[in-house]
Amino acid sequence: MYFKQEKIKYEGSKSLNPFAFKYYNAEELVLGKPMKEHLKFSMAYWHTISAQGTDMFGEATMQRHWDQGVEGIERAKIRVKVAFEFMEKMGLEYFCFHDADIAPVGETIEETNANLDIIVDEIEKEMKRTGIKLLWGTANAFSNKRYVNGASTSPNADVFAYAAAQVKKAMEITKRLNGSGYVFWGGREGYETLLNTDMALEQDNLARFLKLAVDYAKEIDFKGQFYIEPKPKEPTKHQYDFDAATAVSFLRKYNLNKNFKLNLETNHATLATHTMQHEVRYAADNGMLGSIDANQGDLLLGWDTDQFPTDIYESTLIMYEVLRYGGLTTGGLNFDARVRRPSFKEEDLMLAHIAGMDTYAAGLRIAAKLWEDQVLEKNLASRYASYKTGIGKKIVDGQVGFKELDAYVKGKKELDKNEPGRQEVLESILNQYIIG
Ligand code: XUL
Ligand code: CO
Repeated sequence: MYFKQEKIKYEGSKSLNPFAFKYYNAEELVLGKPMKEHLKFSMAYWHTISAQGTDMFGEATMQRHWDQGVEGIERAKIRVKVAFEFMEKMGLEYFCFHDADIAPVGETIEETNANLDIIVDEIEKEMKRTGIKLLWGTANAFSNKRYVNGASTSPNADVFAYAAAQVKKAMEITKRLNGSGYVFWGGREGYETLLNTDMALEQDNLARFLKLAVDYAKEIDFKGQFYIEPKPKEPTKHQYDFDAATAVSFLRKYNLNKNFKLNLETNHATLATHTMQHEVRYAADNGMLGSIDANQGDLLLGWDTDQFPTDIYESTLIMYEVLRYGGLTTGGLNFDARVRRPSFKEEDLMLAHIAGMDTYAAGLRIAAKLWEDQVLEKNLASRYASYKTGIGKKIVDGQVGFKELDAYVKGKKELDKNEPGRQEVLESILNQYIIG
């Protein structure tokens, strides 16, 4: 037992027990489906198990008794046990990892791969024991110094080759663990200055790399969903997968849109100066909503703070978009979130996940009512009603050109009246749904 707390239970919104769920009741039906199936919460191995609380200005702060006195592969093995006990106690049925999170990185790729094999054996055993599943796997192709100029977009072809070898192994592991997806987040796939960058070649190479991954998936019969995770900047000044719209058009340009969906992260949306609702809607409208990295940023800070989500307004609107899309299929809600540096006790990991899970459960409950009552949808239908009949219908059906539209306008004394947007009333209705 690495955590002294027992399994976290649902006690309802009046509970004052910090180690209890107030809104998340896994089996409760919402719109005919258990909450846990709408939400599919996942633990991010890198933040919850590996991260030590360092930042640009300060050293590690996390107290992790299980890490004391052990190193290397032995520590990695213990961490597997910690991870699964934690997920079991939290009722988290999924997890996500980078290769470098789970096993020590060796001097050579052979050594790293051998370490990965040892730890993947341990993970596989724990997955069998608990029934916990892998939401997605990925490769860390950004921390090592070889990736200083990028991975698949590095000007150095040897680095491209190394990244390919690393992703190949990470895909094999993901397949072995029956992962439902595989993520590409291009942390260093971008540039600092165009003075030294061949942007066209770099983007072509990124697409070449993704095509090789698609080919290899076929070769090894990996059926999981591939995702691109957009982010506009950090660590690179300008990242090629800037936001949902950029990623969708990139994938279309290179004919990869059938092979990929998007893994959207709330804090990345903030950095791109979008709301997460915008990002989710954009992906959904393009049939490419895949999975969600559920966290939140700080609007007063310009960097990726990866906080646990506690903003119910935001979780409501995100879950509303997910319901509107018909739900996530292969995807889930991965807490790509870390406890604050001063939240350094082991139990803070539990408290933070409770906060995040309750925030999304509350958001889901509210969003489900909004969806059931079709308040926003009815408003949309009436706001765009002019496209259902008359000239609007002809526009939509492609039956008129500029000449016909010109004639239509000229023939009219006055245009039909514009309707008000009703933003304020919609915002207060949303408040009523939130407060109840
Ligand atoms: C970084 C980030 C990554 C990806 C996976 O901002 O979000 O952890 O989720 O590489
Ligand atoms: Co992320």
